[in-house]
Amino acid sequence: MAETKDKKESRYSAEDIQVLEGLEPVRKRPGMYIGTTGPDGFHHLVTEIFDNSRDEAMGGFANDIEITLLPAVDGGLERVRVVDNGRGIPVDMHKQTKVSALETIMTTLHAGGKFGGEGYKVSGGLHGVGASVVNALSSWCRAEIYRDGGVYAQEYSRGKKKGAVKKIATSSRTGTIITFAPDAEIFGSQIFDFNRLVNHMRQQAYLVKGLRISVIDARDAATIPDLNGVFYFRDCGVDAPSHSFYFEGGLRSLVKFQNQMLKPVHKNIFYIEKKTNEYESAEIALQYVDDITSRVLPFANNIYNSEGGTHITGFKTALTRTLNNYARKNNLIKESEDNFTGEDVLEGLTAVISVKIREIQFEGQTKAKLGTVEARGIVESVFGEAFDAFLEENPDDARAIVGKVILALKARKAAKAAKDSVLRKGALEGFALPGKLADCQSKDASESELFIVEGDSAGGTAKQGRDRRIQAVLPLRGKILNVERARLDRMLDSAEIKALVIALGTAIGDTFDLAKLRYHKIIIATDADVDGAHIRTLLLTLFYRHFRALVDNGHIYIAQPPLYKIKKGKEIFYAYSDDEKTKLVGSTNIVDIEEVETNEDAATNDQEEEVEVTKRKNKVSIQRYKGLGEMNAEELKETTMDTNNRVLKKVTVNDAQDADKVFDVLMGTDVPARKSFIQSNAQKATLDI
Ligand code: 0RA
Repeated sequence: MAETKDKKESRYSAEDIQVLEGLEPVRKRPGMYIGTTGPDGFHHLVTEIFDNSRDEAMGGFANDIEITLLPAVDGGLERVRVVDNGRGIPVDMHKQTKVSALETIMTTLHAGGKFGGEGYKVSGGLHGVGASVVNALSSWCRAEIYRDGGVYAQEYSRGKKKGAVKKIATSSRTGTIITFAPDAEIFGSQIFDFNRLVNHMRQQAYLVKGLRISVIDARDAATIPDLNGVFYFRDCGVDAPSHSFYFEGGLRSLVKFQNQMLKPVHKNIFYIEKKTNEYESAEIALQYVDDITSRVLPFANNIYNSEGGTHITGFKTALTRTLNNYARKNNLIKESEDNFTGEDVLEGLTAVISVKIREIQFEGQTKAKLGTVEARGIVESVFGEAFDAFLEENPDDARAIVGKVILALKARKAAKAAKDSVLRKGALEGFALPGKLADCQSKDASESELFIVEGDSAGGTAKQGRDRRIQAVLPLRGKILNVERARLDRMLDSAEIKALVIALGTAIGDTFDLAKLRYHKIIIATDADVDGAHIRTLLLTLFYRHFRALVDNGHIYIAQPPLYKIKKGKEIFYAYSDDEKTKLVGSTNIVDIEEVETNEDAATNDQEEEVEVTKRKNKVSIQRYKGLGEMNAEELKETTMDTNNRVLKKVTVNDAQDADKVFDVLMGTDVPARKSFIQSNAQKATLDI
């Protein structure tokens, strides 16, 4: 424990414990405490127990946490064991309550939730409910405490103690071990996703520098020895898959990791960590790379905030101001020129922002956006001051960063000029709709649909197969774009994209107006091949970057045309996947044959199925559709366009974001990264959506 602070004297007392009630309410309404009893809640049990140990580490009292998944026993679910080398939860009997802190922590719901009373813990916020909730939802649980020269243990069942705290051995170690088996009565027959836990723990290790976190999957171990009296599982001699994370550099290491596939534009990673008072601190790391998107990861009290919030606002304000000041002071931008905007300074930025605050508040439905107002000021001042100093002290980095931002500014201006020209062109033509567009008759956007199809041939078929009252068709040429870099101005150079923008009716950029959208469903209908996937990625990226409101409001869809047409005698079936085809054909043995006549020779191992096929003696033919153009209008209508039969996939922000990432790598300038990405994601990149 050389790295951790001297152990503080115990100031723990009964006043620190605000005992409220037993655990019945938790079992009655688990969702109120852990959000859901589905996979999220199930995995949350682990993070809840882990968080207590991590808080002990953040207080400077522990530096090693080990999480082990253990096989199920006694008809229960898989067990989880979490060890830390902290001070150990106090086990001594309290004079007045006659109950140990351990028992209180494990068996009662406590308001405020945080023990120790010294503010060393950051409140988890989202659930932050404590060990007792996990205990209440576990069919079995055991706490083992190493403290004051002894080893103490207590066991529980569904939140109730099975006996008193017992001293079972002596030891000079200190620490806490909590092992629990989630209750199948609450969680059904779920199992843990090891990868999910590994990823979470990796992230946590970046956030708490100097803390070692190990994750072990011992669920498949042949035999597990008696663990009572064993401290770290890794010392008990069982061989099991494991990961161990330790990052000396904390957020700096995370920025480095994020940028490993990208090309940094400057050498030194900026880093600051500062406590602003007893309870509040900010830690920030950043580095610019040669890229146009930004990767800014915000955390509050070690919880990832996917929708940003007040800390991000403070960060952006300080970043923009500091870079403008620096550039002006050093005459890197002329007096007459515009300031960098927030958009300019974010291009190519990789940053991690982690704040610790006393009260964490979230905004919005998904609880993914930080609302605590103090966070804004903390980040703005800590970061602004430190980044200013960094630029002064590292002139090479500063010049490279400003150079990069100037490029972004120029690109923004060029893009605006291009946008304006598109709009002017539209205006000159009286916003004439593009010639290739076969518009629908309805002028009511809420019922109108735009099918974006690949190629003139599919375009022709779709025009015949559509419901012309509400369905419009816009064919795009095979390779709509062949740009090196994903710049808006280049995209808009393409006549195809211009046509699309005019057809949408919303305009683009500053003049974008969602209310002017001409179709509430925009349906991408590309072929089931690599080119089709490529075009889909391009379109999704375009929508994600420049028509984000269309994605956010659920206006973008992907058509799901069938892959096969199967004829059994007079009956026609469409299969939308290989699995479905196999099921429809009724035999797994005729998978890759285009035209098949079933007979007794169509060998199958399945007795029953063989009889079926033979009895019917039907002719079965399978046709594989490679492109929409191969279907006739009737088929396309029936399977892909008809509002009664078709299946559409609504594009989520996540889908579009994934496409955006794929696009970046596919279109980026970093050839080695692109190559390795394509090699390792060849399947995924084209077929994910
Ligand atoms: C209350 C008071 C003290 C430590 C802890 C709780 C504690 C809780 C957990 C949960 C997991 N690991 C933990 N380690 C410690 C302070 C006791 C003292 O002052 O010695």
